[in-house]
Amino acid sequence: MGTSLRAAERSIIHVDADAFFASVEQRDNPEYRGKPVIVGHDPKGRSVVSTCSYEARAFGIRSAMPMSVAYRLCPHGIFIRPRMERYAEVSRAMFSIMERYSPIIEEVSIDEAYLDVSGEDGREIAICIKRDVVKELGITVTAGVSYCKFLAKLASDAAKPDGLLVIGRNDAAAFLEGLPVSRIPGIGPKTAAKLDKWGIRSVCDLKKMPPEWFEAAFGEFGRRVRALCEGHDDEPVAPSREAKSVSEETTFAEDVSSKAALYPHLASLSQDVAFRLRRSRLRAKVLGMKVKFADFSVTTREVTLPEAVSTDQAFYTTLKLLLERTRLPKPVRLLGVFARGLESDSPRQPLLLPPAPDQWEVVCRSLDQLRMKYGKPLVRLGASISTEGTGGASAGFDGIGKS
Ligand code: TTP
Ligand code: MG
Repeated sequence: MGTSLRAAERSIIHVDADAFFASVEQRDNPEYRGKPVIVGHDPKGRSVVSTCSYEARAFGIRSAMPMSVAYRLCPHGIFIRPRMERYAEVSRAMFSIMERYSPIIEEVSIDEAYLDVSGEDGREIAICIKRDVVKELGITVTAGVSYCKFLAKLASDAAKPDGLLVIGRNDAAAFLEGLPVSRIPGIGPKTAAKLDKWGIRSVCDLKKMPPEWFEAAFGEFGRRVRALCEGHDDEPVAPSREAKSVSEETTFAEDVSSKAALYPHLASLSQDVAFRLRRSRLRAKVLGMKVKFADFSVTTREVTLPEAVSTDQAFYTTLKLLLERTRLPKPVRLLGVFARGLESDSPRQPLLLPPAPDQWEVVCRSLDQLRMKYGKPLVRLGASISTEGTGGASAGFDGIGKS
């Protein structure tokens, strides 16, 4: 499979935990590791298998199979009742790892999500997510990366378990042609059986059919089925939740070895995040910083403030302290700034008199108007100036600086 996706293309990752419930059981009970674990109610009764470990799959056991059949196939297996609260807890932790890497996350199920990471290298981010999940949660996930959702999902299905597969635009046709028609969303078992009678078994067979045939065979879905066979899918990743954080980051053209050289970037990122918050009429109580080193390891530092803030000055002063206290043992590849603990900017309680605004709030408000008008921050914190080639006035911390 190809190694890179064209820069202008979307980059989408589909993440799906491997044998999720069973893996959590194996993580929590080391004696179950390497053994067939079957999760479901009542081993000898009428309930069905929720899921089973890959060791149990070797015996032919699958999700939704009656537990009694599973028991017959593997009587020495470890049969466990589901512990939904525990799985929900691991699921939440897994989603917060993904949130480190993209604000655009669509949760599909308890263990599955799409991330839109357009503009970045999807493979690199998938590697980071896989690494963090194993290290922090003790289970594995499989990731599929492609330029659309449909292929990202097929890629992760093909790479299971504990895999990573990238399907670039140049690989898509070859990958799709070999698949059975049933792998195209919308082609269920009945339709697949009908197509089979007509000798249409693979996507390659399907692609040979003329455009009109698709509408006749699939009705209103004909056009979509044909587009999918050709590897076209424009469906966006639809974020499942309101933003819980706002972040901005910069990947340096060359790794940065001196801490001093990071301050201007920190100032610039602080301004960008604070600006976005003010635009959304929000303030943040938790400010943080992410540092990715040359070897892709990541350190995050954050601080909870007594009051929610939204001025450039409050952001930079806080984050500068965090950076001062952070050890940088290796050259830095990426610097990021994030804000969490978001609160609405409106006054918390009715006041007889409006509060006297902090002088920096007044400054920021007028600077935002300029920024909205001219597209770029015209006035920057003094510390950020060396990140900009030209232009712009500066704002120092003790007042508006020189132009
Ligand atoms: P899946 O992701 O479909 O399955 P999985 O994670 O167990 O295995 P893999 O992805 O490696 O193929 O489902 C996630 C969890 O949802 C699964 O661990 C248990 C639960 N589930 C059910 O309870 N019943 C079902 O029929 C299915 C398919 C899943
Ligand atoms: Mg799964």
